[in-house]
Amino acid sequence: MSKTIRLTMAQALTRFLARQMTEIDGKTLPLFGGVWAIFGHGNVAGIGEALYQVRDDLPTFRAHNEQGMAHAAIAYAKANFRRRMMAVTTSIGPGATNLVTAAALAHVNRLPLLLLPGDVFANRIPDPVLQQVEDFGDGTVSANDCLRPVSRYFDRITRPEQIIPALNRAMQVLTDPAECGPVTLALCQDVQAEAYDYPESFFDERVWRPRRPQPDASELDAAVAALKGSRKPVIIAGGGVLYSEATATLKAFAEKHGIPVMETNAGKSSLPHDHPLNMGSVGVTGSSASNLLAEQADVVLAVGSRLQDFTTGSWALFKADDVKIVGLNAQAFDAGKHRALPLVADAKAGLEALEARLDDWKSPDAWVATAKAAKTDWLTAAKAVTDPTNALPSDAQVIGAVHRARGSKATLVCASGGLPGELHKLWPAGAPGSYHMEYGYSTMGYEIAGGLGVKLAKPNDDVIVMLGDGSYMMMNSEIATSVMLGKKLTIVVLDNRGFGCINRLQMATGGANFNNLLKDAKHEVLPEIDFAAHAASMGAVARKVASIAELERALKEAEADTKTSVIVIDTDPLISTDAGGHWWDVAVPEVSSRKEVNAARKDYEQKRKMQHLVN
Ligand SMILES: Cc1ncc(C[n+]2csc(CCOP(=O)(O)OP(=O)(O)O)c2C)c(N)n1
Ligand SMILES: [Mg+2]
Repeated sequence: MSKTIRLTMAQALTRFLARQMTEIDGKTLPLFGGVWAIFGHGNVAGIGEALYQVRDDLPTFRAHNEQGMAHAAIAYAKANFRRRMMAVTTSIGPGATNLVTAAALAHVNRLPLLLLPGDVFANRIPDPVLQQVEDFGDGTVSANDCLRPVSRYFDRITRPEQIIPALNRAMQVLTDPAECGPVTLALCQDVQAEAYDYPESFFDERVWRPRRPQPDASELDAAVAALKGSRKPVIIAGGGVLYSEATATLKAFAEKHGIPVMETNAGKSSLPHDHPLNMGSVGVTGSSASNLLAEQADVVLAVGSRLQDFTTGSWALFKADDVKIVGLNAQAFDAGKHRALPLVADAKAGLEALEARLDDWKSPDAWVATAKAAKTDWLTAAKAVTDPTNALPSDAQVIGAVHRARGSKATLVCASGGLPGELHKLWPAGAPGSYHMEYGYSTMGYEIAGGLGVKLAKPNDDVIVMLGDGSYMMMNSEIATSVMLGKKLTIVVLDNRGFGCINRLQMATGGANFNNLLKDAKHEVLPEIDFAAHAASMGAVARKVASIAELERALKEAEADTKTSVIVIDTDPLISTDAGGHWWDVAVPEVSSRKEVNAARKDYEQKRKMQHLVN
């Protein structure tokens, strides 16, 4: 018999997590950078006690909102290219259900996140306990069941020994490039406190290294044949390029074969912005350069991309009759989308395998010349919208100021509102990972907590968070956590007094200005929200600026601040960048009493003709 150690289930869980390692640049580091915790009934006595025991090896962080904690954990994993991660523990009931949005975010973005909500008593003796959801027809339902559809693996631990197979499966999912996503282990509160004789070997240190699946021979043959037959190839670089750390491979591949590269929001920073073959953003928020080439492309090599509607222009972007998509992706679900030729493999391994077979094949010089000319045109258009004027600033002008003040060496964090589109087009990204955009779920309230996660992952980076007034109002409490933890962020709040991008979308679909900008919402008093005073109350250095010039000065001053600073600037809600871009499918009502809606519907029906399910 192997030796055993008597521990509670919670103690076994935390001890196990503390022994999981990763290897980065030849150094062995803990795989879990820590556990975010808000205690309540259902985790304070069990998991709380167990976390205290391991606090030197597995630190516990307290924040103010469970969703925010999970956002920070997700951002930490994303900033670490999925090589490190964090866990989150909550009480039962509202603490647990506060995780649902964040779990969906991690699910959509394929990012690892370990959720450890407390759960009801497995023995059911004290039922119903405080915060217990009671299902009249199913005794096994608890509040945590709403995490099932947004977890890649869900388990409820009703006996202490179950944690052994459950953690084994959890680790497979969290570290697998194809399956990667949120794992929920719902921990019944009585079971957390129950002891069991665990085998000591369960707690052996284990080093997790990323798996790099190689392509299948026949899929590789088909992809090579498609590329060799191509005269107008393009590469779409998605988030998978970054997670696979394939950026140097991609650069060499694109250069050798003369293939222009366009980046999704998740894949931006795969190539430096000034690389001659980097055409910038693609799709709905694409540069004119990328979209011009994508429209003509005969082969689209999509690397590590989910091919979301923003990337494909709702499947209206690629216009060549004979266009073929090659889906290089670790996940078969993504690789075969839209009848693509699947090339199921790790991005780096897949590019290397293609490279080994493409010999001297190169796209025609004229194609590369077209790309270079298109890029020059785009850069002129981008400069025109980011340069300052005397008018109320646009988002684009704020982006220009942030870049002039802090440069491409900064790490930019954003998620929602009008900014993701503007930044996708206009932010000149530097090193891989320096552009951190959550545009899979585009969650309002991600930005500040996410910025904190990025700063924990990369403490030496200059982390700049940009967000709108709407997103700030939705979740800002982790400003206080960033101050408490000494993790400095620079937060730029663009106050256009409402949901500017949705107001613009409403107008574009023929709608009346209604319920988006504060002035168009039911009100007795028009709110005048003092964001600077609010941020200062949480301990941040706060500045309100009145112009782009003042913003640039404030950003330079904030660079020297030792703690989190928040800079607020009023912006124009009506302006967004017209240059570049592509149609996006947003369904317009078929009948309406508004003539503007009827006109928009007519236009919509025309545009829909560009879409095609199969090329
Ligand atoms: C949690 C959540 N609720 C709603 C939305 C839909 N939505 C997307 S952007 C947006 C408005 C964001 O307002 P703000 O942060 O001020 O940015 P702006 O549009 O003004 O640039 C809304 C409501 C969302 N993305 N996330
Ligand atoms: Mg706004």
